[in-house]
Amino acid sequence: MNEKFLWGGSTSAFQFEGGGTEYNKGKSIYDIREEKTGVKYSIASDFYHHYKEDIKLMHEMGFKAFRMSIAWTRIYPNGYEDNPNEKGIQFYKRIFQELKKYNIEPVVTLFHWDMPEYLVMKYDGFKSRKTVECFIKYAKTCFEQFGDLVKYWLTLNENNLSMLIPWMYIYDKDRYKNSNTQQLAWDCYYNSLLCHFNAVKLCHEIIPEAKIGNMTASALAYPLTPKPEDILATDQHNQETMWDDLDILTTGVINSSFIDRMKDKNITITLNKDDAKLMVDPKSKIDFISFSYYYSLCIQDKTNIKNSNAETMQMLYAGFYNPYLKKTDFGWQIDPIGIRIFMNMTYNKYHLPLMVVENGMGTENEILTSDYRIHDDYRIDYLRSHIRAVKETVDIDHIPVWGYLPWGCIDLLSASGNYKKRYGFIYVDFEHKLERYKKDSFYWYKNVIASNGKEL
Ligand code: BGP
Repeated sequence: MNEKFLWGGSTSAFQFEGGGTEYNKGKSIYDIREEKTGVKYSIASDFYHHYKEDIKLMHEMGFKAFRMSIAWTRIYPNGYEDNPNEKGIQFYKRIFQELKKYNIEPVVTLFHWDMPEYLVMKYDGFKSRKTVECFIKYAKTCFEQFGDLVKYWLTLNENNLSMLIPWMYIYDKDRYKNSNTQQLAWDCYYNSLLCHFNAVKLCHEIIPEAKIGNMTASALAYPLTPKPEDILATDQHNQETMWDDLDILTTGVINSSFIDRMKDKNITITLNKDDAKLMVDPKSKIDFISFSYYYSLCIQDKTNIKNSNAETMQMLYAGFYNPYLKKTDFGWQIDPIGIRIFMNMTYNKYHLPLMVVENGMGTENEILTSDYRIHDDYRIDYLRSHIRAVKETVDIDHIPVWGYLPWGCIDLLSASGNYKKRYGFIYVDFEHKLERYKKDSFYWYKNVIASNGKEL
């Protein structure tokens, strides 16, 4: 690893920040989910009130970078106002300044799923180009206000999934029960692409020295057997779940094979000339590819959700268990070589530097000992094997990797909405006053960073 390698950790606003609607924050769809499910997104890990303590702990571990997202509704409470919310801007400036104090680079995601409720109710979120206009304004404000403090930006979290999950940007299924869901998914995805390309271009114009990337969810699949039919099905899976999106993001072109496959699904694609021009503009090109990687899966010819292990694997798409791999409590297969395979495939296709912005092991039932410790050797094992694979990618495969930011470095809410799934180096006592306690992995990771990955 070179000396500039960004060791650190990763979070998102709705899962970590809390702070409710203080300082005029508007409601996002997660505040609405809280009303329906009781899951306390408005408190989460309460980074809002603990940020000084948390950033000091990150510094103690030696973090060089910290990934977080900005809550759109703190900057524009309803998503669309004429002027931004000054108090929200000041809140993030305080955080970025605190990080600077310790030489920790913020890596900031503009959109980690917390769409303003107002934009969903009024425009059906990304279904409408009105939301794209609002997003462009929001992104521009972020670049103008935070450009001197933030040099690494990511556009939309795991946007490749949105094409596969029609509900991703819609949120309330019932509202759309009579819609053509595939078409709806495409319309939302297309508009989210416009948000992405506009943000990249604006970032390059407003902060020329900054680097901006996308964020891909790895859905790496292997063929379940060497049968050519299984290999073909696996290639198709990887194309549809990952490469279709990255092909568009890296070339700015929606190619005819893709369009024809969409037509086969009865999706109508209307391409607009001005959008096409924006997408191929050199300023709209990402500087690096960031990604999340948790597991791999296997694919068989004619795999479908019903005959697959998708449910026990707690996955959104069809897949089978790999008999050579162990799995976590949550059914996710542990495959450190997979992260190296994914990085090789991605780099060899797109030739852009990579950044790992999510990886890690979610576990249940972590119990504080009487001396307030957590002995999480399973997490250390998981991370050690994955960091070793990242190092091999850099040292043996000679692929440029800018950083390693494992997910949920301080315990946070799971995307599926509970406190049970913990990823952190730091334990958060959600039952009491959200006190922080260092796990064994805290001390281990501190040494990994201090030795620049030599001591694992
Ligand atoms: C990714 C999301 C994160 C995070 C992570 C872990 O898909 O970008 O927000 O939650 O998955 O997933 P989970 O919280 O379900 O364990």
